[in-house]
Amino acid sequence: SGKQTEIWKNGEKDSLTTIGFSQVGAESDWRSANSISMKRTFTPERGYDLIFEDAKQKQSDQIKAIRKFIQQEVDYIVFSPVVESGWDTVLEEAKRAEIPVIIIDRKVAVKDSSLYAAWIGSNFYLEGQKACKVMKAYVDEQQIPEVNIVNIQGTLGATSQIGRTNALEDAAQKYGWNLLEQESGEYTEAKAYEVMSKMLLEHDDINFVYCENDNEAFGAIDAIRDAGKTVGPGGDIQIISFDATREGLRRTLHREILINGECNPWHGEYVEKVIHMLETNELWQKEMYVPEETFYSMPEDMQIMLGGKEYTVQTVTESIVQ
Ligand code: GYE
Repeated sequence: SGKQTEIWKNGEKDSLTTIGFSQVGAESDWRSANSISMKRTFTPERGYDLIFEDAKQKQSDQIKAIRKFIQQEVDYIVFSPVVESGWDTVLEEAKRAEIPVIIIDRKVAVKDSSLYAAWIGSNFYLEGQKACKVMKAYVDEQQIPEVNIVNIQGTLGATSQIGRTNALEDAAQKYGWNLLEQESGEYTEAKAYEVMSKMLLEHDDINFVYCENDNEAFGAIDAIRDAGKTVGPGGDIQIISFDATREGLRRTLHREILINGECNPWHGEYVEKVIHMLETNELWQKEMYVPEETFYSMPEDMQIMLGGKEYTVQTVTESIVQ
């Protein structure tokens, strides 16, 4: 299936599978790990030619990159869509060119699901639900009389933002938490610092911050400290975060972050499996979730129930951080 790029190696004819990959950008540590995963998997030694394009968080750049890949007649197009909407036209062009499209991380909202072959990523709503469930247990245990929470959201319209935000909104309603304010921190440390600083000026009773990734949490922590407040158990404000990057986990271990929902960025090997399955006509599942856990900075593991299923939330330890 598909055309192959032919190269000569050591006088021997070798053919590589060409993959055009449009990455969202380099907004976070999670994203850097995701790029590394793709680059490590799709190497010439392993039979691939990876064309990597960084869209700098711009949908228009992603559309341009996909059109370029079509022109170059790549074998597969892989991309992580910055937002869900606006992909129908360019994906129809890829379909007409008969190039299979594999979506990773965030999803696309298209009218015709045959416009892509497969999707690999996380269950962002479940990540948020687990974090909120642990937070509820903490609130009960500490007998916190009133939860005044602010939400620093991810890139608006991205699947990860939508899932994590919805989980918080549902939990706030269910548990009677006051959701004081929501604003996007665009998944970056700098923007989150700005948003958190502003929120602290507007509300003096914030006791929880729900950041939608670790880099936002780092920015929020700096803003809280610069405003003369403290984070962590016994402190003024508790931080909820996502990604569980190494630095995120380190800060969870040191109790700067209370709860950290892991988001698995290692998509490369799964994309490769999907490609094999497409080549052998064995793709039995169009959407695939990568495995992930939730960590928190309390001394004991916790069992939580969600939708009739039991999940273990692990307390973060030195060995997890390494
Ligand atoms: O959590 C964040 C990144 O969509 C899962 O995007 C991804 C998110 C991730 O910038 O750090």
